[in-house]
Amino acid sequence: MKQTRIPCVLMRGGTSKAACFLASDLPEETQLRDAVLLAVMGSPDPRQIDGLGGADPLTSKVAIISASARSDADVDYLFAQVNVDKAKVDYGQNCGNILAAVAPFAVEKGLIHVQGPLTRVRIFMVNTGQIAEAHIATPDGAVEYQGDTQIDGVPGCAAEQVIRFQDIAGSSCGALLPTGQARDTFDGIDVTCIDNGMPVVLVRAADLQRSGLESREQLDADDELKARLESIRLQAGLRMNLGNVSTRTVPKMTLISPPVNGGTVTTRTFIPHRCHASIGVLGAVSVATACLIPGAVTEGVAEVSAELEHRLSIEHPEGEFSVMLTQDLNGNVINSGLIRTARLLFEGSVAIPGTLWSGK
Ligand code: NQM
Repeated sequence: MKQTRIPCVLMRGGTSKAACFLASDLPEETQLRDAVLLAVMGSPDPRQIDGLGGADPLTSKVAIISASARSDADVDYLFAQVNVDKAKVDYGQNCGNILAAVAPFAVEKGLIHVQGPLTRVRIFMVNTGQIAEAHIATPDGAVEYQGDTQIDGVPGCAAEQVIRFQDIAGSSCGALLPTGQARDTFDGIDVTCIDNGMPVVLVRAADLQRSGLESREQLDADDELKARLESIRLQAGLRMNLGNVSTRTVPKMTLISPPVNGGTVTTRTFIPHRCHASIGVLGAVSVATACLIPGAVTEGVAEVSAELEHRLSIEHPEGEFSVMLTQDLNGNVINSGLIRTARLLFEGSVAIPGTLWSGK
């Protein structure tokens, strides 16, 4: 049976990689669409040998994009996390790295017209129902991918993209502090459960007898630590209004320890069962926000100034991630911003086994 070809653009967004599609090029029916996305990535298979996925959650991602019918947005962006080794596509989380691929894709596909040297794209993030505003370089009437901005976790430099968010608190959990307090205790360990764009549970590495400076490989091999984190995560998920999270990719688990390179705090993040090579974008915004909350487990660990305009440097295994946060006079975080880069890697068609359509 012939394979079906579907137009697809492979993009790097920040420190992740995704297959990007126009929504109109994918099946409308969710079950069939999920089967297509699993086939695109080659899941379930730990090596994803029969698909585009890179055998890592950070490269097993999909963005589904369309023109928006909303007056406050230009495009709609639905993010799909395709599990590497399970036949499951998760829409229950957003992705701020792949968000950086959305504006360039929208211009490449003609959904948005170039507005001058800079083009602003208002993006409705379907997974969490919130808006992001991306500003990309578009000199000479086209997307400019080259530039001199370096982000840790990506070799070389590329064109800067500024992304701003407003009102992303409680994106998936309904409240910034979903348990109603800055600190909870599970299995005798103090944690902070927070959602400023991404549900995250912060734990002091020292409380789990770790330094928080271990490598990604060391942490991925640390079965005792992972079992303890998963026990806390399952309990926290219930309290964060996420229900039973045993098969979900949220909340993320972040180990924190004091900064070592002049930043705000050191992190090691599990997403949720493998350690992130760096840190997710919205995960970093949530961690940065926790650093400003009195009573959170960041107290005595993170180093923050008393100003209302912050540039918080979240240290991670590959360097750091800067998050800009603004607080109002009551200390509430009112908006956030960050810098990313993105690059179009490949444009063409992805081939799907024809048998998939006949259900065989
Ligand atoms: O937190 C990985 C990534 C992400 C998500 C993850 C992300 C975010 O690095 O917004 O970017 O946490 O699963 O792409």
